[in-house]
Amino acid sequence: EMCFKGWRKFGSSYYYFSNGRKNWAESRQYCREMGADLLIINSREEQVRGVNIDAWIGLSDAQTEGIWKWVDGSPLTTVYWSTGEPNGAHKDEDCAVNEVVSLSTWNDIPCSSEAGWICEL
Ligand code: 2F8
Ligand code: CA
Repeated sequence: EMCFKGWRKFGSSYYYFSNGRKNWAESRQYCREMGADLLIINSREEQVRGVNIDAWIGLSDAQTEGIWKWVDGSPLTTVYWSTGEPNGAHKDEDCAVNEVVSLSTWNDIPCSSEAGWICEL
């Protein structure tokens, strides 16, 4: 089966796991230039999938503080926040990262932080 270089197919989507690190907006831009977007998690299967990098997902509350939305505008269904998150610990913790240290659960951190990222197409 044909597959774009660096992309992996699971179920009905293709996924790209970055090597480098970027901030949230640059990570999203990278995905969009490939015709994709940051990962939107709709199932348990999409949550874990061998993630071994701290990776941005397509989730933010930058538009309205406390209202977390996926990049396609859809609201959260299943959530995988780490215990105590999201906590807005620093000013502007408006973007969600899936963290390895917490065994692949989400934390809100500043969107200007650098992390790996996962695109979904
Ligand atoms: O204890 C959880 C807390 O840890 C850090 O703040 C001290 C994280 N900050 C960054 O990663 C920038 C918080 O987001 C996290 O909630
Ligand atoms: Ca946090």
